[in-house]
Amino acid sequence: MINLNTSEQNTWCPGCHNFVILSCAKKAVSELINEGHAKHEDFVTVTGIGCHAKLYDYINTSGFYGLHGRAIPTANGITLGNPKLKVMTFAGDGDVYAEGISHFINAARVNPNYALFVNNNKIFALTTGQVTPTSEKGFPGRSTPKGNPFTPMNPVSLALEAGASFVAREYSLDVKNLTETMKAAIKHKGFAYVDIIQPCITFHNFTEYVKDKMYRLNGPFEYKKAMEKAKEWDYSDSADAKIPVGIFYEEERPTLSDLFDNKNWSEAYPERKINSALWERFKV
Ligand SMILES: Cc1ncc(C[n+]2csc(CCOP(=O)(O)OP(=O)(O)O)c2C)c(N)n1
Ligand SMILES: [Mg+2]
Repeated sequence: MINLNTSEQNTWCPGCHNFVILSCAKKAVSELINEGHAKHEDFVTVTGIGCHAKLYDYINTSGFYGLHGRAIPTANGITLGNPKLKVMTFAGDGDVYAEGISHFINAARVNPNYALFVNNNKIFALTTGQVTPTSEKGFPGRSTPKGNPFTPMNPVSLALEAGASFVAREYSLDVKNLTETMKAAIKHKGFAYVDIIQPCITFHNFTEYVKDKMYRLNGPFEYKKAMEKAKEWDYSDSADAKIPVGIFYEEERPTLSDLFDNKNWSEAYPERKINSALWERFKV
């Protein structure tokens, strides 16, 4: 049995849904190893900066604790360097939908081979509660005490529009389905995006709202239907909302690495073999 625990002290708030996301990620990795899909050393955890990003400290895989907003380009580089790795990228809604939004759109378009999990608590949590692009209109965040003046964006329909080849939404406390969808995303060949709705129990607790409005899809669907389903919830807090969860869409097409044919990179850049221990480790 692979030990995926680390000895780092956990600093998440007691009761934080990130604990559940972490344990689902460990379960997904451990099951994929046991099923012979990948080896322990194949897994790489990439994170941005935020509460979600501490996950890097708490899971025993190779990894890269990135910069806020830059988890996606970091993962792009890793998967281009060695397409055989199983890269799990964990980012926040602030990370990806605010500062890193251009990376999100272009990753969906060019299809790098990794899973992107967005721990979407609809808040900048680590910086104590400012609104993000998925916060509800009227929400009184730290930066908008009179209420958020903006309507939220819908990242799931945006991902579909931008060309993501695997698009899903899950809920942080649904252990069984979150684990299964994580496994499917990691197995998917291409850019697998999962928006994990993760209420923040300290700064933005909409747990009861999600539980009340959520229903499970029997997807994946063909593109047009997937888009219809994606638009069913506009990320608002409306009383008559329905929140579909599960896999919206999945297709297979060439990945970024396929298009770059980077099997030849070690020949193209021989000096890196000499100069970099890291290159030895990650070379194809
Ligand atoms: C380049 C850069 N911009 C901004 C920050 C400040 N910052 C650190 S964490 C954070 C909020 C993170 O929010 P989110 O990505 O939603 O993650 P969460 O804490 O909610 O998990 C911000 C704005 C930073 N560290 N670096
Ligand atoms: Mg957040």
